[in-house]
Amino acid sequence: MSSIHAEIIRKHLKLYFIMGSINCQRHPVDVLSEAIAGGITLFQYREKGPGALKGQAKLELAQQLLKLCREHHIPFIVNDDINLAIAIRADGVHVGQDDESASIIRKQLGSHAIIGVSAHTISEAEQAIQDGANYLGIGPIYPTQSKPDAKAVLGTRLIQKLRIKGIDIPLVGIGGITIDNAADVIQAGADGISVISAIASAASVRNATALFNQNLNI
Ligand code: TZP
Ligand code: MG
Repeated sequence: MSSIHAEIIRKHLKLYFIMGSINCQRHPVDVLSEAIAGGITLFQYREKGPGALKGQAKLELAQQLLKLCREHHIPFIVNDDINLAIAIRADGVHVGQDDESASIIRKQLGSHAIIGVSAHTISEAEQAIQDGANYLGIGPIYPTQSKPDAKAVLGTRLIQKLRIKGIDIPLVGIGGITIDNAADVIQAGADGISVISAIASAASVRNATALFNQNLNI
């Protein structure tokens, strides 16, 4: 990975909104549209969990959301589903520890794809870097309602430890991040935060996103 690419990814990680249809109380296109107006910098389509769309409906929603992201120059990442990412020419994928390794996915998606990997320990982080991940998602930082199978809460310690070790890969914190605790995650050494519910379930998605942005300018 060239370092220019890494610096661009780092900037895009600042306010990383993750969402699928089950996270939305209104049409996902309206929710994403407001989040873009509020200033998100990266989007992940995570169509997962009980009641999530499948097949054609999943593909069609992905295409609608991708179109919106393209119009606003927001890179579009697909959670887990490599075939969907290839079919719609997404900008990248995000995978967990139970999915294919970044090196195998790189062969399928090519050198320009953004590949993110979730890591919960230093050794998972080191392995993902060795496999060619472009960024890491570290979490859950705080308790979360959005991932029933989330691992133990980490706080900000793992982010701090990775940075103290000199690991400088772009990384985001995830899990239970709110407008009030977002700055602590950045102060620990993250390049950005990823958020589902504090944006998708906000009374005003646009205002919540804008407030996140204000609190991240530290
Ligand atoms: N991975 C670790 S925690 C989490 C994921 C996908 C859920 C984050 O959602 P929220 O609502 O921002 O806590
Ligand atoms: Mg996964």
